[in-house]
Amino acid sequence: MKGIVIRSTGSWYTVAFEDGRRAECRLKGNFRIKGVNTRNTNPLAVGDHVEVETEQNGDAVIAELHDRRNYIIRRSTKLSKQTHILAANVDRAWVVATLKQPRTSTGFVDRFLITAEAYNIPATVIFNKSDLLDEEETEYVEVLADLYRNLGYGAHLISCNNSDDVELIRELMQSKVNLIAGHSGVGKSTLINLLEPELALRTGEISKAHSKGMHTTTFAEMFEMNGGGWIIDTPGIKEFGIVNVERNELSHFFPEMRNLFGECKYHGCLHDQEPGCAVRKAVDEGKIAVTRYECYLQILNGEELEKEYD
Ligand SMILES: Nc1nc2c(ncn2[C@@H]2O[C@H](COP(=O)(O)OP(=O)(O)OP(=O)(O)O)[C@@H](O)[C@H]2O)c(=O)[nH]1
Ligand SMILES: [Mg+2]
Ligand SMILES: [Zn+2]
Repeated sequence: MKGIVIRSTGSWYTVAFEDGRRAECRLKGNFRIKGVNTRNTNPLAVGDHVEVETEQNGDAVIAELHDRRNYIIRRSTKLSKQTHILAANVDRAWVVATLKQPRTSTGFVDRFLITAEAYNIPATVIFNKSDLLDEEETEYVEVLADLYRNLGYGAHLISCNNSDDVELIRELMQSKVNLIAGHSGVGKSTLINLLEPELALRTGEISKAHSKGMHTTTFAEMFEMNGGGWIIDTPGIKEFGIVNVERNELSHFFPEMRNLFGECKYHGCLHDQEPGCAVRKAVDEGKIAVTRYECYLQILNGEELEKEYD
Protein backbone atom coordinates (compact mmCIF):
# COMPACT_ATOMS: atom_id res chain seq x y z
CA MET A 1 0.00 0.00 0.00
CA LYS A 2 1.20 3.48 -0.86
CA GLY A 3 1.90 6.00 1.88
CA ILE A 4 3.96 9.06 2.81
CA VAL A 5 6.83 9.09 5.31
CA ILE A 6 5.79 11.69 7.88
CA ARG A 7 8.46 11.07 10.49
CA SER A 8 11.78 9.32 10.67
CA THR A 9 13.78 8.62 13.79
CA GLY A 10 16.83 6.58 12.91
CA SER A 11 15.67 3.19 11.71
CA TRP A 12 11.92 3.67 12.29
CA TYR A 13 9.61 5.53 9.93
CA THR A 14 6.03 6.65 10.49
CA VAL A 15 4.04 6.27 7.28
CA ALA A 16 0.65 7.93 6.72
CA PHE A 17 -1.84 6.30 4.35
CA GLU A 18 -4.54 8.02 2.36
CA ASP A 19 -7.33 6.61 4.54
CA GLY A 20 -5.79 8.34 7.57
CA ARG A 21 -4.17 5.23 9.09
CA ARG A 22 -0.57 5.33 10.26
CA ALA A 23 2.06 2.61 10.61
CA GLU A 24 5.47 2.38 12.25
CA CYS A 25 7.75 0.75 9.71
CA ARG A 26 11.29 -0.41 9.27
CA LEU A 27 12.98 -0.85 5.91
CA LYS A 28 12.45 -4.22 4.26
CA GLY A 29 15.56 -6.43 4.55
CA ASN A 30 16.51 -6.11 0.89
CA PHE A 31 15.54 -2.43 0.60
CA ARG A 32 17.73 -0.67 -1.96
CA ILE A 33 17.47 2.73 -3.51
CA LYS A 34 18.40 3.03 -7.17
CA GLY A 35 21.47 5.17 -7.71
CA VAL A 36 21.95 5.51 -3.99
CA ASN A 37 24.47 8.13 -2.96
CA THR A 38 26.59 6.61 -0.23
CA ARG A 39 27.41 10.05 1.13
CA ASN A 40 23.78 10.52 2.04
CA THR A 41 23.04 10.06 5.72
CA ASN A 42 19.33 9.31 5.25
CA PRO A 43 18.05 6.89 2.60
CA LEU A 44 14.46 8.03 3.16
CA ALA A 45 13.28 11.50 4.07
CA VAL A 46 10.06 12.98 5.36
CA GLY A 47 7.73 13.53 2.41
CA ASP A 48 8.90 10.44 0.55
CA HIS A 49 6.20 8.37 -1.12
CA VAL A 50 6.76 4.71 -0.32
CA GLU A 51 5.23 1.28 -0.80
CA VAL A 52 4.52 -0.54 2.45
CA GLU A 53 4.13 -4.32 2.74
CA THR A 54 3.05 -6.50 5.65
CA GLU A 55 5.46 -9.30 6.46
CA GLN A 56 4.38 -12.76 7.61
CA ASN A 57 4.90 -11.84 11.27
CA GLY A 58 2.59 -8.84 10.80
CA ASP A 59 5.33 -6.19 10.71
CA ALA A 60 4.83 -3.31 8.28
CA VAL A 61 7.94 -2.68 6.20
CA ILE A 62 8.87 -0.14 3.55
CA ALA A 63 9.60 -2.11 0.40
CA GLU A 64 10.01 0.59 -2.22
CA LEU A 65 10.62 4.30 -2.68
CA HIS A 66 8.57 5.99 -5.39
CA ASP A 67 10.32 8.55 -7.61
CA ARG A 68 10.85 11.89 -5.92
CA ARG A 69 9.30 14.93 -7.59
CA ASN A 70 11.99 17.02 -5.88
CA TYR A 71 13.87 17.28 -2.62
CA ILE A 72 15.89 19.72 -0.53
CA ILE A 73 19.39 18.53 0.27
CA ARG A 74 22.33 20.09 2.08
CA ARG A 75 25.75 19.38 3.50
CA SER A 76 25.79 19.50 7.28
CA THR A 77 28.74 21.89 7.06
CA LYS A 78 30.18 23.59 4.00
CA LEU A 79 33.15 21.20 4.01
CA SER A 80 31.32 18.01 4.92
CA LYS A 81 31.18 15.16 2.43
CA GLN A 82 28.01 13.87 3.98
CA THR A 83 24.72 15.07 2.62
CA HIS A 84 21.30 15.10 4.23
CA ILE A 85 17.89 15.30 2.59
CA LEU A 86 15.66 17.65 4.60
CA ALA A 87 12.45 16.59 2.86
CA ALA A 88 11.09 15.32 -0.46
CA ASN A 89 8.12 16.16 -2.69
CA VAL A 90 7.57 19.68 -1.40
CA ASP A 91 5.48 22.40 -3.05
CA ARG A 92 7.15 25.30 -1.28
CA ALA A 93 10.31 25.66 0.80
CA TRP A 94 10.24 28.26 3.58
CA VAL A 95 13.36 29.53 5.28
CA VAL A 96 12.73 31.27 8.58
CA ALA A 97 15.36 33.91 9.31
CA THR A 98 15.84 36.40 12.16
CA LEU A 99 18.02 39.49 12.42
CA LYS A 100 18.30 38.95 16.17
CA GLN A 101 18.00 36.08 18.63
CA PRO A 102 19.56 34.40 16.72
CA ARG A 103 21.10 36.26 13.78
CA THR A 104 20.71 34.66 10.36
CA SER A 105 23.26 35.74 7.75
CA THR A 106 22.16 36.61 4.22
CA GLY A 107 24.59 33.91 3.07
CA PHE A 108 22.55 31.26 4.87
CA VAL A 109 19.33 32.48 3.24
CA ASP A 110 21.02 32.69 -0.17
CA ARG A 111 22.38 29.14 0.04
CA PHE A 112 18.91 27.86 0.88
CA LEU A 113 17.45 29.75 -2.10
CA ILE A 114 20.16 28.45 -4.45
CA THR A 115 19.27 24.89 -3.48
CA ALA A 116 15.57 25.60 -3.98
CA GLU A 117 16.42 26.99 -7.45
CA ALA A 118 18.54 23.96 -8.27
CA TYR A 119 15.63 21.64 -7.52
CA ASN A 120 12.91 23.91 -8.95
CA ILE A 121 11.11 24.44 -5.66
CA PRO A 122 9.31 27.77 -5.11
CA ALA A 123 10.79 29.41 -2.02
CA THR A 124 9.81 32.05 0.51
CA VAL A 125 11.83 33.83 3.18
CA ILE A 126 10.09 34.56 6.47
CA PHE A 127 11.87 37.21 8.54
CA ASN A 128 10.47 36.44 11.97
CA LYS A 129 10.55 38.29 15.31
CA SER A 130 9.79 41.72 13.83
CA ASP A 131 8.65 42.70 17.35
CA LEU A 132 12.31 42.69 18.49
CA LEU A 133 13.44 45.23 15.88
CA ASP A 134 13.80 49.01 16.25
CA GLU A 135 12.95 51.32 13.37
CA GLU A 136 16.34 51.18 11.73
CA GLU A 137 16.53 47.38 11.94
CA THR A 138 13.02 47.08 10.56
CA GLU A 139 13.99 49.22 7.61
CA TYR A 140 17.06 47.08 6.98
CA VAL A 141 15.01 43.89 6.93
CA GLU A 142 12.36 45.49 4.70
CA VAL A 143 15.05 46.36 2.16
CA LEU A 144 16.24 42.75 2.27
CA ALA A 145 12.69 41.47 1.84
CA ASP A 146 12.26 43.76 -1.19
CA LEU A 147 15.46 42.43 -2.65
CA TYR A 148 14.21 38.84 -2.43
CA ARG A 149 10.76 39.76 -3.77
CA ASN A 150 12.39 41.45 -6.78
CA LEU A 151 14.24 38.21 -7.45
CA GLY A 152 10.93 36.34 -7.59
CA TYR A 153 10.86 34.80 -4.10
CA GLY A 154 8.23 35.28 -1.46
CA ALA A 155 9.43 37.41 1.47
CA HIS A 156 7.54 38.43 4.61
CA LEU A 157 8.53 40.29 7.74
CA ILE A 158 6.38 38.84 10.52
CA SER A 159 6.07 38.33 14.24
CA CYS A 160 4.61 35.23 15.82
CA ASN A 161 2.98 37.63 18.28
CA ASN A 162 0.86 39.12 15.50
CA SER A 163 -2.18 37.04 14.56
CA ASP A 164 -2.66 38.81 11.20
CA ASP A 165 0.85 37.81 10.21
CA VAL A 166 0.17 34.21 11.18
CA GLU A 167 -3.10 34.20 9.20
CA LEU A 168 -1.28 35.47 6.11
CA ILE A 169 1.20 32.60 6.34
CA ARG A 170 -1.64 30.12 6.86
CA GLU A 171 -3.32 31.24 3.64
CA LEU A 172 -0.09 30.88 1.72
CA MET A 173 0.54 27.38 3.08
CA GLN A 174 -2.96 25.98 2.76
CA SER A 175 -3.35 22.92 0.48
CA LYS A 176 0.39 22.66 -0.19
CA VAL A 177 3.28 20.60 1.14
CA ASN A 178 5.43 23.15 3.00
CA LEU A 179 8.95 22.59 4.25
CA ILE A 180 10.11 24.91 7.03
CA ALA A 181 13.83 25.27 7.75
CA GLY A 182 16.19 27.67 9.46
CA HIS A 183 18.61 28.07 12.36
CA SER A 184 17.65 26.77 15.79
CA GLY A 185 15.57 29.29 17.72
CA VAL A 186 14.15 31.33 14.83
CA GLY A 187 10.61 30.23 15.73
CA LYS A 188 9.78 27.43 13.30
CA SER A 189 7.89 25.31 15.82
CA THR A 190 6.32 28.39 17.43
CA LEU A 191 4.87 29.40 14.06
CA ILE A 192 3.58 25.87 13.37
CA ASN A 193 1.93 25.76 16.81
CA LEU A 194 0.12 29.00 16.01
CA LEU A 195 -1.04 27.58 12.67
CA GLU A 196 -2.14 24.25 14.20
CA PRO A 197 -2.52 24.73 17.99
CA GLU A 198 -3.51 21.13 18.72
CA LEU A 199 -0.02 19.99 17.71
CA ALA A 200 1.51 21.54 20.84
CA LEU A 201 5.05 21.11 19.54
CA ARG A 202 7.92 21.69 21.94
CA THR A 203 9.57 25.08 21.61
CA GLY A 204 12.71 26.32 23.34
CA GLU A 205 14.17 29.42 24.90
CA ILE A 206 17.01 31.37 23.34
CA SER A 207 20.24 31.03 25.32
CA LYS A 208 20.99 34.31 27.08
CA ALA A 209 24.73 33.93 26.68
CA HIS A 210 24.86 33.29 22.93
CA SER A 211 21.47 34.46 21.62
CA LYS A 212 21.13 31.07 19.95
CA GLY A 213 18.47 28.38 19.95
CA MET A 214 18.74 25.16 21.97
CA HIS A 215 17.99 22.64 19.18
CA THR A 216 14.60 21.85 20.61
CA THR A 217 13.21 20.03 17.56
CA THR A 218 15.36 16.96 16.99
CA PHE A 219 13.90 15.25 13.91
CA ALA A 220 11.87 16.31 10.90
CA GLU A 221 8.15 15.67 11.08
CA MET A 222 5.28 16.33 8.73
CA PHE A 223 1.87 17.50 10.02
CA GLU A 224 -1.45 17.62 8.24
CA MET A 225 -3.07 21.08 8.22
CA ASN A 226 -6.71 21.57 9.06
CA GLY A 227 -8.41 22.37 5.78
CA GLY A 228 -5.73 20.61 3.72
CA GLY A 229 -2.03 20.78 3.19
CA TRP A 230 1.04 19.68 5.13
CA ILE A 231 3.74 21.41 7.14
CA ILE A 232 7.16 19.89 7.72
CA ASP A 233 8.96 21.07 10.86
CA THR A 234 12.70 20.46 10.82
CA PRO A 235 15.49 20.66 13.41
CA GLY A 236 17.51 23.88 13.43
CA ILE A 237 20.53 23.81 11.14
CA LYS A 238 23.77 25.73 11.63
CA GLU A 239 24.98 25.78 8.06
CA PHE A 240 23.44 25.15 4.70
CA GLY A 241 26.15 23.67 2.46
CA ILE A 242 25.31 23.36 -1.22
CA VAL A 243 25.17 19.94 -2.92
CA ASN A 244 25.26 18.89 -6.60
CA VAL A 245 26.11 22.30 -8.03
CA GLU A 246 29.16 22.84 -10.22
CA ARG A 247 31.19 26.06 -10.51
CA ASN A 248 30.16 26.83 -14.07
CA GLU A 249 26.45 26.46 -13.33
CA LEU A 250 26.33 28.28 -9.98
CA SER A 251 25.20 31.58 -11.53
CA HIS A 252 22.19 29.82 -13.12
CA PHE A 253 20.73 29.56 -9.63
CA PHE A 254 20.95 33.33 -9.08
CA PRO A 255 17.95 34.72 -11.02
CA GLU A 256 19.61 38.15 -11.37
CA MET A 257 22.69 36.53 -12.97
CA ARG A 258 20.74 34.04 -15.02
CA ASN A 259 19.02 37.02 -16.68
CA LEU A 260 22.38 38.21 -18.01
CA PHE A 261 23.27 34.82 -19.48
CA GLY A 262 25.30 35.23 -22.69
CA GLU A 263 26.01 38.93 -22.16
CA CYS A 264 29.54 38.56 -20.80
CA LYS A 265 32.47 38.99 -23.17
CA TYR A 266 33.77 35.48 -22.59
CA HIS A 267 31.76 32.33 -23.11
CA GLY A 268 31.84 30.42 -19.83
CA CYS A 269 32.57 33.58 -17.80
CA LEU A 270 32.47 32.77 -14.08
CA HIS A 271 31.77 36.45 -13.26
CA ASP A 272 34.86 36.70 -11.08
CA GLN A 273 37.87 38.57 -12.53
CA GLU A 274 37.11 38.19 -16.23
CA PRO A 275 37.13 41.41 -18.30
CA GLY A 276 33.88 42.48 -19.95
CA CYS A 277 31.74 40.67 -17.37
CA ALA A 278 28.09 41.76 -17.53
CA VAL A 279 27.43 40.54 -13.98
CA ARG A 280 30.25 42.63 -12.47
CA LYS A 281 28.99 45.60 -14.45
CA ALA A 282 25.50 45.11 -13.04
CA VAL A 283 26.98 44.96 -9.52
CA ASP A 284 28.91 48.19 -10.13
CA GLU A 285 25.75 49.84 -11.41
CA GLY A 286 23.81 48.75 -8.33
CA LYS A 287 21.52 46.45 -10.33
CA ILE A 288 22.74 43.35 -8.50
CA ALA A 289 22.96 43.47 -4.70
CA VAL A 290 26.49 43.40 -3.33
CA THR A 291 25.51 40.86 -0.63
CA ARG A 292 24.26 38.48 -3.28
CA TYR A 293 27.36 38.89 -5.44
CA GLU A 294 29.67 38.45 -2.46
CA CYS A 295 27.82 35.30 -1.50
CA TYR A 296 28.21 34.08 -5.08
CA LEU A 297 32.00 34.66 -5.00
CA GLN A 298 32.31 33.01 -1.61
CA ILE A 299 30.59 29.88 -2.85
CA LEU A 300 32.40 29.96 -6.22
CA ASN A 301 35.81 30.19 -4.60
CA GLY A 302 35.05 28.11 -1.53
CA GLU A 303 35.13 24.37 -1.30
CA GLU A 304 31.55 23.27 -1.10
CA LEU A 305 30.81 22.92 -4.83
CA GLU A 306 30.91 19.55 -6.61
CA LYS A 307 34.02 18.14 -8.32
CA GLU A 308 36.08 18.83 -5.21
CA TYR A 309 34.38 15.69 -3.94
CA ASP A 310 34.34 13.52 -7.06
N1 LIG B 1 10.01 37.89 20.40
C1 LIG B 1 9.67 36.84 19.65
N2 LIG B 1 10.00 35.60 20.04
C2 LIG B 1 9.65 34.57 19.24
C3 LIG B 1 8.94 34.75 18.02
N3 LIG B 1 8.76 33.54 17.45
C4 LIG B 1 9.32 32.65 18.27
N4 LIG B 1 9.86 33.24 19.36
C5 LIG B 1 10.56 32.60 20.49
O1 LIG B 1 11.78 32.03 20.01
C6 LIG B 1 12.13 30.90 20.82
C7 LIG B 1 12.47 29.71 19.94
O2 LIG B 1 11.33 29.27 19.25
P1 LIG B 1 11.17 27.81 18.63
O3 LIG B 1 9.86 27.79 17.95
O4 LIG B 1 11.46 26.75 19.61
O5 LIG B 1 12.34 27.84 17.53
P2 LIG B 1 12.69 26.69 16.45
O6 LIG B 1 13.03 27.41 15.20
O7 LIG B 1 11.63 25.68 16.37
O8 LIG B 1 14.02 26.07 17.08
P3 LIG B 1 14.63 24.56 16.97
O9 LIG B 1 13.52 23.59 17.18
O10 LIG B 1 15.67 24.52 18.03
O11 LIG B 1 15.22 24.48 15.59
C8 LIG B 1 10.91 30.64 21.73
O12 LIG B 1 11.22 31.18 23.01
C9 LIG B 1 9.80 31.43 21.08
O13 LIG B 1 8.83 31.88 21.99
C10 LIG B 1 8.59 36.09 17.65
O14 LIG B 1 7.99 36.37 16.60
N5 LIG B 1 8.98 37.10 18.50
MG1 LIG C 1 11.60 23.65 16.63
ZN1 LIG D 1 30.53 37.33 -16.37
